Amino acid sequence: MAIPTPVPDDKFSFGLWTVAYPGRDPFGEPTRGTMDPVHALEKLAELGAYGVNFHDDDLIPFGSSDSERTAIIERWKKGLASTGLAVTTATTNLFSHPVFKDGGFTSNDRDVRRFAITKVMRNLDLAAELGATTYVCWGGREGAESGAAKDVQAALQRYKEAFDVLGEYVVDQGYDIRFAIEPKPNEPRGDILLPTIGHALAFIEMLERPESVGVNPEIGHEEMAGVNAAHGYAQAMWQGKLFHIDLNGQTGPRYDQDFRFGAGNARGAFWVVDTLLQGGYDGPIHFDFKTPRTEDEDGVWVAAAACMTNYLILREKSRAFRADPEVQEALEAARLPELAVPTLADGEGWRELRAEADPDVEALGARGAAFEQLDQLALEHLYGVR
Ligand SMILES: [Mn+2]
Repeated sequence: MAIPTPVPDDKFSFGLWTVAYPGRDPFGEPTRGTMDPVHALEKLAELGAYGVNFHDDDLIPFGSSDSERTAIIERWKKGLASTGLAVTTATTNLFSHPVFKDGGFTSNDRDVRRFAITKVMRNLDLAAELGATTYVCWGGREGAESGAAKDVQAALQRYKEAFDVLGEYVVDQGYDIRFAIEPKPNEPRGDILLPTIGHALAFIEMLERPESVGVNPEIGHEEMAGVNAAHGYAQAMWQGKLFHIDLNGQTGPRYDQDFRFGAGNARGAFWVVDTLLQGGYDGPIHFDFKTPRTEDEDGVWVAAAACMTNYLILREKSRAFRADPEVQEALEAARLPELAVPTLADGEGWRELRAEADPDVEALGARGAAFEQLDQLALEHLYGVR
């Protein structure tokens, strides 16, 4: 297989903060300089990307005056027009400034909560102006390091209040924007509220407008929680809630590694791509990674291009896996078509089921599932020998 080349039709998108990440970590100063957002647009377009997204503060430094803000936005719009890149989503930075040290929407300090909601409304205006249709909410500071300091039920009620008022704002302004919650179990807070896809999906059902709120799961965040990212993506699709995706690499529960997509858990990455293709996900293929601070700017573009290359490789492998006649047979043997058949027949209810004689349970228990053969075929495709 030749190394594939990304094109805009592949719908790859990048956060401005990903390629502009200067290499600052809790133990060290930045190893790279500040990146001009318009330069980022030009390089991403050159590499074959389709779109970008940004936190308000990625583009407009916190505390900019109105005239500075206007000038930055005008220059950004020109950059978008000349590169042809789309703004797919936008989001708010409710974590960097000291004011958000105890969170934005769920800070114990009511003044902070009111400011946080206002900051989101301001950037929603810009998101709508730039044509973004999804608004991501990562509540990285919504959490705690200690027990008594956070009344979790009250905090969740405030979290709900924020989404309810922001939902009302979007409706009243006539914006075509849906929200996507990005779960994460910890980092930067010791524990973060809405730590997994499942927590977020359950939370959404408590909102006033659940139909306009979905999830934006990040592979790495789910792996940090020790759960199967592909399964989470599948459940989100099953519930009609996979509004956006953050693809990257991670090797199991440890600090948030944010490797380029395809690095880290490669087998997990394969199943995420296969799950997205099988489930018919048709949104942007978005990457949220951080180039390690060992790299200079050339390394940043190597990593950004690699995210797309690795996705295309895995997409090709997933398609080849699904098209392989041996795999079709193995899927039959593993009873995948049977799993798609409802457990009760049409018109049947619990009475009919209850009246049925028990099957030969010993024979059923002795029946092999034939999963190993199927999984080995997947690995042989992934390892490149098929
Ligand atoms: Mn991450």
